[in-house]
Amino acid sequence: STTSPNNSMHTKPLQLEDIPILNSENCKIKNRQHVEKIINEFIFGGHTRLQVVSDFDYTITKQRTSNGAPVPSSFGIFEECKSLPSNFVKAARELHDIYRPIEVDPHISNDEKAKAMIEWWTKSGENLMGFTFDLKEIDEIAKKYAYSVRDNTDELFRKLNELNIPVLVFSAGLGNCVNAMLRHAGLLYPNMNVISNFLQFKDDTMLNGFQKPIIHTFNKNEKLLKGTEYYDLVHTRDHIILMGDSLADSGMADGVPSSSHILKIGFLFHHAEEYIEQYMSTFDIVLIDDQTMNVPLALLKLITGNNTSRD
Ligand code: MG7
Ligand code: MG
Repeated sequence: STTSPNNSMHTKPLQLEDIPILNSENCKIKNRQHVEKIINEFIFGGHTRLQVVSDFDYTITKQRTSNGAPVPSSFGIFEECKSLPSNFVKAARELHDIYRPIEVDPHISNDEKAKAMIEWWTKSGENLMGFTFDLKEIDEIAKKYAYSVRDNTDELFRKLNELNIPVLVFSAGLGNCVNAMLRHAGLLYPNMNVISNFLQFKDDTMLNGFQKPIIHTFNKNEKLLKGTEYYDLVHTRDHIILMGDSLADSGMADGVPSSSHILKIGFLFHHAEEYIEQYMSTFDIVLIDDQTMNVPLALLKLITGNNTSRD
């Protein structure tokens, strides 16, 4: 137990009923006792034990904008770049049409999916060869779509940076576009680490696939970070807020010490009714069509004691 006599003299454990935003209609929690316990542990542990691990596409970006403006994925941003040869764009679309249905098929096993995803990312990298590319192009497109990050992401990330809480943005998408989007949205802070797929160049301007190792949907977890500086940095941060929009994102913190406490927040939008059970078994907190960062922000405010407004 993490409740010391000293602490309990001053503060009673918080109850979920006391946190309005976690009692809203679109916030679904399967195991309320568990979530309540973790939140109290996080509050007691304070921000020095906290780290955040977040997916990028449709987690930091919105799943839906209020005016219907498009939200491209990081790969989508790249594929909009004007100078790309048309046969490359055509091949990329063909691969998408083959592999995307496999990625999201609820009836295909994870092993089979992982095999197919390695094929997709490998072929996608092989297509990225034999032509020149200027990274400035990504910047222009990213600037155009910077509006598509979730409401209040700026406040959340600013606070996380002020408190030196490490944020790992873990993306199986294209890191060059993730970085550019974060930069143009004013969200790229020094406490942040982006682990993703980055373009590789040969002779400075000639594209040469992705840098290794390839990060795909089914190997995206902290095991990949063993031996890196980041792994050492966050090793003692055993209170983890994880955010994702895909079921596979729930495994992003696999590889952290087993004594860690992980609070998993899942953003659900597409086919919500069909997926709600699975999301509720996979994530601790499921938010249905919530296009904001209000829940993680409210939790951060509770943890840091700076809780002037609770929603
Ligand atoms: N995804 C994966 N790959 C590609 C690609 O080459 N082009 C496009 N447009 N999308 C791709 O954020 C990661 C997501 O990006 C998609 C290789 C996958 O659906 C993956 O979940
Ligand atoms: Mg995503």
